[in-house]
Amino acid sequence: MAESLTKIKLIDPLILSLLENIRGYRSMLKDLNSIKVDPKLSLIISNEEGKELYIENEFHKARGFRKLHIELAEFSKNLKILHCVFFPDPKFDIPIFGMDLVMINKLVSAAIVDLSPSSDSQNLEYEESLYDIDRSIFSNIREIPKWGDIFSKNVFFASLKNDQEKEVFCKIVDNYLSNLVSISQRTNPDNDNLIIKNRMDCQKYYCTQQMKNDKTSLVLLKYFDKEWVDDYIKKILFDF
Ligand code: BLA
Repeated sequence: MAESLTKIKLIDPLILSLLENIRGYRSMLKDLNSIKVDPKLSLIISNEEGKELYIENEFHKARGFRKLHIELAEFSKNLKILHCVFFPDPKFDIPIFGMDLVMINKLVSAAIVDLSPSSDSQNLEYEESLYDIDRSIFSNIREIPKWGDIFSKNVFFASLKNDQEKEVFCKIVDNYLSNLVSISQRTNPDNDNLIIKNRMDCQKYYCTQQMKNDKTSLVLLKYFDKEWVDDYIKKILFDF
């Protein structure tokens, strides 16, 4: 799997560096195992002219996480996406790590990262250290859309205009991941069914809201029929 990802000839250096960093943190998680999925959904390639498509998915689980998903995609050679969601195991008090990078040609129109709440009673001790990196250099901070009430107050969302902004975005992602890994290392599973049920509901709500982002489906609908897209969004991107 790792090999085929790097076969993308035009993998952008920013995407590659984020990808390698995310994989590095993933490898620090305890009991890391890959999850088997239908190969038709893990690697999707089309060479049809004008509709070239490359989607590669990696799925793992680990102690504290039910699903660690990384998706690398390239549409019509000009739209590149790095999508990543680490869904916690609802037995654990661990936030949801979510990241989306949308690049059109060389422009990063959307760069989003968050540690989103995964219950109504999350331990938020980590929050302060998420601001260790100065955000004042960004010239184009974007407004979170209405469906984005799932994100925390620490969500970072911007367009990236130059190399410095790209570099600092990578540092922010690194900081969020390093916090996530330490939270997961110090967290033990809970047995309280009410708390676990609340965490399950919270993840369901996260997925329901993400599905309201019509920008995801609109891209996919250019390449696949509606049934396929609905299935992909429900089973691969935002299953519960
Ligand atoms: C926006 N997502 C977008 C955009 C596109 C995609 C084309 C518009 C870019 C822009 O507004 O500048 C497309 N993203 C995709 C596709 C996939 C993908 C096709 O991941 C996968 C196949 N989206 C997520 C996750 C988050 C997320 C995990 O999948 C956040 C953790 C956020 N994407 C997100 C947000 C926007 C966005 C907040 C902006 C939406 C808006 O402003 O309306």
